Amino acid sequence: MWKAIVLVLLAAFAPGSFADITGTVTIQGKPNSKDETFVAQAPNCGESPIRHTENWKIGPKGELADVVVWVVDPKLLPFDTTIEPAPPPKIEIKQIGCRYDPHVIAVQAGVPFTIINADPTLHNVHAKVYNGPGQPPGADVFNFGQVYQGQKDDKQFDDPGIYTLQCDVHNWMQAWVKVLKDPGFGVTGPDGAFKLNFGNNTLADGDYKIDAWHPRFAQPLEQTIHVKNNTATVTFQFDGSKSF
Ligand SMILES: [Cu+2]
Repeated sequence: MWKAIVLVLLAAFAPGSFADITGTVTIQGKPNSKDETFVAQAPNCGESPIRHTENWKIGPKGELADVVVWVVDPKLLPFDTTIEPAPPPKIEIKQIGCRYDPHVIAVQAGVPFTIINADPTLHNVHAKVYNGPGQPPGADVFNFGQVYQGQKDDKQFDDPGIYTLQCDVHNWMQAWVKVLKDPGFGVTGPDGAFKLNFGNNTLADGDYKIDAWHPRFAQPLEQTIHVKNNTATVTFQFDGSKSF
């Protein structure tokens, strides 16, 4: 009898019972821009002075990396306080070889993430509001130096939106930060796949809008998904001719 109750409890609290929204993102057709290769000499900045812009990471079947995917206004169910919560996902961005890795991250508003200097050189991390393609950048959010290799700083953005990180010492270094109001977001890897992270939250059954944003498209894609038992899968396809 007790054994049965314990098994039922274990089943209810198994990791699979947290929200699990997954999918893939592809691009159809050729994008309207290309990546550029350029030479930029700088001491302690990686092995090669040959560098590349990082606009596009497209796989052989159009798999698109660096796409942020999120659920709009997720209805999160109250968390059971008798369960010890898993530690929140640790989001990190590294300056390594005088580029940012990853090139695109997503974080929740008001939740700290970590910026690391992995290079034996000075970088400064200059965060600005992004106002959209062709628009002048908005206000500075923070601007600080990372002087030594291994320096780590926790930062946060208090307001949802899109931000850029730039290094003023190495002017080609740029990264994107998408800041979301709610948990339930992810970024595609080189295989175009994503898994949205809801932390320990579960999601009420129902229909939700889900958005996908890539830095080289002015507008996110949006569609509706039906979530049942905390799960849904979804695919997005960007139209390359709408990129810039
Ligand atoms: Cu730098």
